[in-house]
Amino acid sequence: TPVVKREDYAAPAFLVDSVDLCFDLDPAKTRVLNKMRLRRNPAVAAQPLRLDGEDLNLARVLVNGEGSSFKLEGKQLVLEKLPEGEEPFELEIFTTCAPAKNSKLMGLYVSQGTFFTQCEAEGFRRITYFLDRPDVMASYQVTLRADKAAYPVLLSNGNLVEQGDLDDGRHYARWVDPHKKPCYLFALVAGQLVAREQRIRSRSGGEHLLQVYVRPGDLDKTEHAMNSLMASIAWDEARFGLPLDLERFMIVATSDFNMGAMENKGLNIFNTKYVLANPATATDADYAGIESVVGHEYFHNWTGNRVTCRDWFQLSLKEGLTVFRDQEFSMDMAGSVSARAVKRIEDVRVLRSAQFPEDAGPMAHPVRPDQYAEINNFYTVTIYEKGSEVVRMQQTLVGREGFARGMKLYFERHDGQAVTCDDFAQAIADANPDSELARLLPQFKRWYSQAGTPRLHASGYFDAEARRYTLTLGQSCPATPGQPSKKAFVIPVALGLLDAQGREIEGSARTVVLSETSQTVVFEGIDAAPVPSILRGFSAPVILEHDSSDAELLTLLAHDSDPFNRWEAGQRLALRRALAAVQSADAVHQPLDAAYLDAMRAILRAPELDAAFKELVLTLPGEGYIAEQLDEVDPQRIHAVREAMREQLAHALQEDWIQAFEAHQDNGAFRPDPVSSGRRALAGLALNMLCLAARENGNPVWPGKALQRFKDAGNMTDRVNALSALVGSGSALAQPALERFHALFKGEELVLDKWFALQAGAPDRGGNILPLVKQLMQHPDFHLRNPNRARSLIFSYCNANPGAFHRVDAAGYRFWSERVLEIDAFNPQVAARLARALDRWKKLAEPYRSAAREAIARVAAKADLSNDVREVVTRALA
Ligand code: B3K
Ligand code: ZN
Repeated sequence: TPVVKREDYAAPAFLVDSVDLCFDLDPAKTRVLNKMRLRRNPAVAAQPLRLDGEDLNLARVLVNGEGSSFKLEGKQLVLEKLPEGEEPFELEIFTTCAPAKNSKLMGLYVSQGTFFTQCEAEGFRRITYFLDRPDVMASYQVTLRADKAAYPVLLSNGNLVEQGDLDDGRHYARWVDPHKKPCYLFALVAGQLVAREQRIRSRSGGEHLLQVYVRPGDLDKTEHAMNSLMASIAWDEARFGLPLDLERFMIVATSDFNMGAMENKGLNIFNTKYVLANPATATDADYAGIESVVGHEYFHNWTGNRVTCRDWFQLSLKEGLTVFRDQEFSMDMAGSVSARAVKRIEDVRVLRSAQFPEDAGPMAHPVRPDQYAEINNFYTVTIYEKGSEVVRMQQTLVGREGFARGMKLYFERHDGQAVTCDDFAQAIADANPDSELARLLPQFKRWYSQAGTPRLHASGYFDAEARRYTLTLGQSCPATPGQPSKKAFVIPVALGLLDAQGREIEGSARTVVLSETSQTVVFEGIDAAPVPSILRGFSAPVILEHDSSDAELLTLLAHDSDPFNRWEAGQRLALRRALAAVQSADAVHQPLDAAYLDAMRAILRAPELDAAFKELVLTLPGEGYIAEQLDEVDPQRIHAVREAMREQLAHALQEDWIQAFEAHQDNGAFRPDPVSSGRRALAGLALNMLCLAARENGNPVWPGKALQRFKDAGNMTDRVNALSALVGSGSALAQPALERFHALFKGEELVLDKWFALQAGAPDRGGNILPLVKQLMQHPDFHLRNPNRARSLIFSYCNANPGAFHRVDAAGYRFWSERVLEIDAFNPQVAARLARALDRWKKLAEPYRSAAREAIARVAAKADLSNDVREVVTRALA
């Protein structure tokens, strides 16, 4: 498969001033008339015009109103005889496409009778021939024509300027986007939809119409999305001075969507998962997800849309920055110091459990990649989450106000342009000329060019006589594909010292900027050996290697002023015990000791700590995270060890779990705020633990209580927590509860996704999960072609249930390869995501390793794989 390289970037030979699109919408055959005004780019030597197209039927090409000669070369339409000179000319292209047959969900497609589009990254070429690249920005006007009864609502980007009836029961609408945009931000929607509407006046006095479009019947689930949108608009103005630049801003929800949502200018299209919520159907996690994704897409309006990417290698320019913005937004919305820390811990957990493995595996790539075979494979946790950390470090290095100044300069310089990651970092640095970022900019930018997770080595030395503590910080970074050796990064390390009683030593807190391979930090006037708290708030995306004693970790867990490092100390204590048990030759037995259990009890009982924070501390590191710490991975052993740890926590703290469960019962109206959601989370964990403990001793009290709670729950969070307590503990009450759950939520697609996911993700007891997953694939509610449903069953099994997936008989891997091939035949993007489930196969112990390799090879052996899956499996086998 051909590879696209960053170094091959060349400016476009033609520029598009304006695009006038006219659609005659019909599921079987939609006709698209595309009238463009183009000019030659004076900065580029004359060459033929090459337009991208895919799965289109070309009917006619006119240049300045006259028939013109053209060639089709591969997927491109090539026009050689075009007017010379710099004068604009008109190009008219008439094509048809078949939206109802579009199973890839890229370009124009039909979902439940409604037309939707998805153009990023390269879907616009499936709608019409075009210069499908983000650095070609044009003005758009769009006319939509369709049957009025079947498609009463006709939407596109910008403002509605005209609408009316046509013959034969058809009607039309005409939209004009006042802003220039790259074609990946084009969108249209046509169908039977209803909208929640809200008029707002912004800080600067502008009036705007906000609309959230959903299917009839779903309006009662749109309040939270609308509130999140209003909060996002207010936040971007308050924090960054960035106003809404449109009269109308629309969000439309669809059930068939390859990812979370899409930031099309003025017409965001969302997966229903990130729009629809009411207390009966959505959990606290769903509410939080909606707030952050609505924020994310809205924030793209400036970071992505007003200033876009020069080429797709710069994807993190908009994605890393916009994730950073949505994380900051959620933190600001959370309010309290503790709730902010909880959000930070959750974000770091995602980074470490998903991005660190990516950075250590065959798909490792820099935040700004150098090459790709398929751009859709590069919408990764590295581009998004690590990219966000790279922006966060810039803020750390210039301060919060300095960062806001940098953003202002970025927009002054680049509004309306398609730019690079370099341009962004340069603006932040230039706005803060005296900062460490400005001083170290070229070196700092290695975060964009070098892949791999750096190790931060720390060791302390206390000189009692000199009353001096010396902390030595060092760094290294492992090789990644194509990058055998790495140069030193710029690593901001926030740290402080605690005394033996756990009190912060005055004046010790600081942010050290590590830019050498090794550096020392000296603290004078220290009376006794201190306990260092290093990498507070996770100030850089690195792996901290520091030989702290258990005693030091226990001190940090009990006393650190930095909540992140308090949590981290607890994780390290648990991880240490998990690794010891995994690596021991003995049978798995009670990996936890009294010191750890007492510390956990103290956290659980601490009156001053928030429930949400307690729930995070009391949750053990995941199996995937444990696996990453090992050179050779036996997933079954890890699973057994973690289960044994959970059971021990359940038993040893039983009285405390009872107390926690009872102290966190709320009966008022459901509110998804951080305090109440934290209380539900802790009560849910407690109930899980109590049912787990009951499994051993056969006491039916807690499973009975869980069933009761499942039945009476006033909201979906409590209901699903109770159900998962039953399922997770293998209770006999689980099956009837699952049946009842299904009956209660028959028509609720998003709830049925939970029902499938819960079963596919349940602990494996004697190899029962794979047969269950296969059986559930035959369920009348299972639809492989619906990405949410495929994810809920198949991804939950292959990607999120290692104990059930990694089977000694290799049946999990066989199932995986069959599904990858099956899905690839109709939706390569979704298939390529699934294909990544075995990324880390080289770390597996035998017999898993050989079996996994064989399964990947089986996929690779198929002749007509998509580019997407081909790239993933080729890299995996390399
Ligand atoms: N920009 C889109 C992602 C498009 C993915 C295309 N394969 C959503 C987002 O990041 O906001
Ligand atoms: Zn994004």
